[in-house]
Amino acid sequence: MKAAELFVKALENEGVQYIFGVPGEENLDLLEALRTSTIKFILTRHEQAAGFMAATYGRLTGKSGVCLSTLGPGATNLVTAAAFAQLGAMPMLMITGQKPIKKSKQGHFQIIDAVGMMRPITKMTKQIIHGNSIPFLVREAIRIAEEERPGAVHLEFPEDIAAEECDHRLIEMTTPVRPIASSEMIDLAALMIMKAKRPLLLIGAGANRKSTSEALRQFVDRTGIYFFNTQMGKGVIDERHPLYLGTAALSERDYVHCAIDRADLIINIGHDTVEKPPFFMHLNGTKVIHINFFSAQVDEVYFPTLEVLGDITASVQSLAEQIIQPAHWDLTYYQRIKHEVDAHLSDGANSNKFPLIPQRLVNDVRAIIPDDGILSLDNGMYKIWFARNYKAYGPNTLLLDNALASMGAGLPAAIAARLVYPQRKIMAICGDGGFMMNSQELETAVRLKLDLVVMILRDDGYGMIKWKQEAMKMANFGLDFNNPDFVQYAQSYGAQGHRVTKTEELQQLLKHCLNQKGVQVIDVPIDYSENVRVLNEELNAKTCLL
Ligand SMILES: Cc1ncc(C[n+]2csc(CCOP(=O)(O)OP(=O)(O)O)c2C)c(N)n1
Ligand SMILES: [Mg+2]
Repeated sequence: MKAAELFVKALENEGVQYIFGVPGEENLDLLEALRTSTIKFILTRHEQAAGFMAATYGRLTGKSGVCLSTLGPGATNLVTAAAFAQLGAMPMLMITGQKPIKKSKQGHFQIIDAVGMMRPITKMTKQIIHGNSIPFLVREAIRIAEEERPGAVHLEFPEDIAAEECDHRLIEMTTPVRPIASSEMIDLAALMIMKAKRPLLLIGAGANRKSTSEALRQFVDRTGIYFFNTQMGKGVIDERHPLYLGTAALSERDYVHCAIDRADLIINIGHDTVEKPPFFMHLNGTKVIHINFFSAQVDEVYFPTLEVLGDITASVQSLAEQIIQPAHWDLTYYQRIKHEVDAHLSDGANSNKFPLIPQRLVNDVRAIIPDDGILSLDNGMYKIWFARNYKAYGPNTLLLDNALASMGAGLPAAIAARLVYPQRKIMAICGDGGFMMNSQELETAVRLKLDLVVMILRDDGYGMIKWKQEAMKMANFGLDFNNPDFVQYAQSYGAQGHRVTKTEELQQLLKHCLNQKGVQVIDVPIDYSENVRVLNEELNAKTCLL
């Protein structure tokens, strides 16, 4: 058997469903083996997009997504996606080609040290130098990618090794069981929570894994503890829950921070410091219990008082059994804050201003997207508005990247979500800047005959940076651009193009697009003049309830 075939068999053995990528001539043996494989090859128009798709597949399934590129320029194009998976804790295997390593007549043409290049942004990076090692290397790469904390791994597969004859042997798969926290640590944490006066629960990215959601909801229902979440922890518990206080889209001074500042103990489930801090810790301030798969990465704004390490679901279940709300807990302040947060977040939700203001946009999208529908956000100003104002009803129903926070991932991530969940409604929401960074993937979506809605928020500029520039009292400079006509642009790909010309049209149009076949692109003019008023002036002027 050729080594390339063995590689594909090893991936099949791992249950790999898709490989996303752009092949080069060095990958042709692998491509030929894929032709007759059960694995579906998804050809993309840029390696970065293939990587974003693979990483998102990993994020949604917990199983490693796989992407493929050639050597040199293909491998460098994967770098941003590697960082996206690595920081965002999404399991992903990258396979890159390489010139023959035993005998080559091409000098250094296209050759860079791809293995070395990937080192700082992966959990493992290796060149395959022998066909018979393939089953072991593939198993090891995928084990490392999927093990907590998940991330990116890389295998370089040179052309001559891929063509080598080797034995057909595969490793038997095992299902590892994650270690659980010791009962001593659970007891200590339970005692600390019971002794506190105003405990508060924080749900972070690490809690956004398969089984944790149900355990956390039971914990909250049983103990009556109020909760808030980070951006990547959105939806782990349905945000319509009466004990939901909000999302910490900013690090301080938002309404939810009034509650955070009052807490004497924060039970931090699954927060990962790669996310923008949901709050700042201070010396002699609020205590924090860190409950996670892995220990806390300490820095000047995060240095937990107690750490409960092990499978999060198991820890939450054990804690729920031990905690019964004691009489001395004082949660009335949170109750009052909840009313205040809800009132402020509904401010502007019915504004008829045109172009649309973000509050109205979020309101209308929430009104139309079904409970299990998935939004995939690119990176831009609207991400903060969606994080603050959009209520996510289920885990991973608001896909956003608050780790690398890279522009260009919104559309590829939505394509991956479409493949994982063929029955659910999926919409990408992108800025006009971020959309254009991977807009070529419209062709991929059309070719795959996907039903997908892509909303482009058009402000003719890099709005998020304009907001910061304005808040810093600087003049408007260097951030405005022109756009193609997005309706015609969509049509030229064989997609349907739509444009919102009145605020009142949006809901109807959204409903129409979500029920259509094929790719629907909606051009939505957006007015960001509320950014500074709400997110700077209003929040800076506010005083917390007494
Ligand atoms: C790849 C990449 N380049 C640059 C940035 C810095 N950045 C963050 S948001 C932003 C502007 C996004 O503009 P757009 O996509 O139009 O969204 P808007 O904020 O205008 O809604 C920029 C340049 C980034 N996060 N990622
Ligand atoms: Mg923009």
